[in-house]
Amino acid sequence: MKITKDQIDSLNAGRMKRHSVQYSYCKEQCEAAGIDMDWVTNQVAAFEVAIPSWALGAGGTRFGRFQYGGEPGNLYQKIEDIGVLHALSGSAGEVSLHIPWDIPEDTDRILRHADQCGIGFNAMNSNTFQDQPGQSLSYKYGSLCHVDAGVRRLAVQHNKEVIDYGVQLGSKSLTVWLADGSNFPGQLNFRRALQNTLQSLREIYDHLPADWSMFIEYKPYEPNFYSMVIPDWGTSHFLANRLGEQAFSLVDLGHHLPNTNIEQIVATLMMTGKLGGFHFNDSKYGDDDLTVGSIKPYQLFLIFNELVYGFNHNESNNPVPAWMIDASHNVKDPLEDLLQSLHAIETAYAKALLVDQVALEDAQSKNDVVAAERVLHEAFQQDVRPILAEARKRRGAAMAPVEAFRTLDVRNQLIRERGSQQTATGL
Ligand SMILES: [Mn+2]
Repeated sequence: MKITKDQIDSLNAGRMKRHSVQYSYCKEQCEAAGIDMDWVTNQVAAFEVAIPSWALGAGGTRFGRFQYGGEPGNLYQKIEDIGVLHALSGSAGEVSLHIPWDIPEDTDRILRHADQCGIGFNAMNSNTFQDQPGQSLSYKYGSLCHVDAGVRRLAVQHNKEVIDYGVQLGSKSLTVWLADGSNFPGQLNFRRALQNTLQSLREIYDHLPADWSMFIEYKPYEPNFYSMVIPDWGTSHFLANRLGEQAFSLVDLGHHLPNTNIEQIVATLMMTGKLGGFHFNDSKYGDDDLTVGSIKPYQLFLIFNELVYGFNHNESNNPVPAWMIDASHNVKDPLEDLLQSLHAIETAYAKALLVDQVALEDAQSKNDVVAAERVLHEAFQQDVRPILAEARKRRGAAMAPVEAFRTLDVRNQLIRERGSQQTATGL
């Protein structure tokens, strides 16, 4: 299905009167504090986040999966769904593909289809965490780290193929997340596992085109519960440094132990120019993959505050990270969930843009702890919903995406088109 400009315009028209009042009030408040609201609104309007091809169907847990109905049954339909998200939000213009769950069999046809839906191709994701049908050797005991050179070769070859697919699609980056690790003490020689991983990554890195980047994602535990070969940002950073300029760390918000200070990690990685990728989600206990901002919105704001600071003080030329939502669960319509996540990301970004950096720096230089904290609270407590609505209007999207999704009855239309039994590939 496709959402037309007329549909969007007519939905927005009904909101304009109230919106004008709210936006003017917000603008007045911000401008009294010396903030250029047009600039903030345009910054928010320019922000885009990629949608992973595996997040469009109902998410599951290791205990089971409940169908949603109208799920996309192939890559074309997944791209269509992202087209719907993009038409509604104006901020989801790219897909991040997972290989082999979504192999683009006919690249030209996929490219034409994506173009018609207004969708481009963000980072490619490889998968060496499960064996594929007919695979000659197993990843049961690891992939890039494996004690057997044959398994490592297989995993390296897979990553090279993912790069080749991406080149055909116009992607510019590869994300490597490894499930490699051990479940019991003594199972793995830590040093050898890391050395093997570095060597395997180097072979993949050497296959990257000159204008490509490699993102190395870390995770402290799961699926392995005693050790992971790349458990933390330090190990990821070490690998990225050893590999070279085209390698970066990737921060996935759910890939930290509870209460980790992620904003500090972000600040450090940006300082060294090595923050290349970013996966948004939220969690209460572990890698819960909940809707972005649903549990810890203040933390998300503090992370964005560091990102904004990092871009304003970018001596190490940190590139704009490849932003992606990496969330998936089983009790919400996946498309509504993604719209909520986009809203939460834009909210945190807009609030971070409102931080009075001069006042913050002044308070920090005087060790005025209360004043510094108040600067942050001032921005965090500002209602930025009118800014988000205005940003969406400016980019031709629906001012209230979830309401639009419901008014247009998108899910039932998808069920009518695709049936209620179709299951998407992915998590
Ligand atoms: Mn991730």
